[in-house]
Amino acid sequence: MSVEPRPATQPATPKPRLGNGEAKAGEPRGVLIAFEGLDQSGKQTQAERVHDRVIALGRECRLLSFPDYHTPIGAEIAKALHGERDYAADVMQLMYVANRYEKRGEMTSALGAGTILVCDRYLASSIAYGEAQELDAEWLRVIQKYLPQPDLTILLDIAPETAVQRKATNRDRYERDLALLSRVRESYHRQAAQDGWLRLDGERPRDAVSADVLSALDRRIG
Ligand code: ATM
Repeated sequence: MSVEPRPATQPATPKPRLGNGEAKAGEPRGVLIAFEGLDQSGKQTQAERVHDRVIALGRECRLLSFPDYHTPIGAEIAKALHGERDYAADVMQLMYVANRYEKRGEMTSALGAGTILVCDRYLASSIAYGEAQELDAEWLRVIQKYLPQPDLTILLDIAPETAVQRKATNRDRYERDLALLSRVRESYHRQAAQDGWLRLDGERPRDAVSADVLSALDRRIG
């Protein structure tokens, strides 16, 4: 079989589209809000409450959850989390990131149409869990730079012990490892010191947490 010689100049790499929603000038762009934290920190509950509030305000809103297990890459991630596959930590994070790129077009269009997107886990999960497994945070940031960037990331901060106590059964392989969860939490603390983050004490009752979440939402979209 003959192999075609490589062209002297590589075809131009398609220019990456902007990471954020591509609203036309003068049109409102949607807002991307991400919830982060250890498992059992209340991300899903708080994301649903934000969704309900946004709908009550008469705006379009969509809830997203990552990993999204309904895509081909998501199905592979599920197998790995349940011990049917054994991937190295970097391969796992590349799959989590690819899983978000699978949704990029959809997310960008929704933001461009003014929709508010609420994510249960997003970019920062790869940094937190990746850093906890000695991956380079900067690398994890760079490979995600063409994804829509969040306007607000809310860390629901709980202790690893709380995460383990709140979920006694059915834990995946990360959720059993207290030392790893402590490193994940430390990474979240470092990330939450940056602009665009809100760190909340997730050990409190869920209604107290919601009060803070919803007032941050009102400041952002009110
Ligand atoms: P959920 O439990 O939120 O479905 O996530 C599964 C695991 O995937 C979770 N482990 N625990 N606890 C966190 C991990 N994860 C990453 O390591 N990187 C990511 O980008 C995402 C979205 C999740």
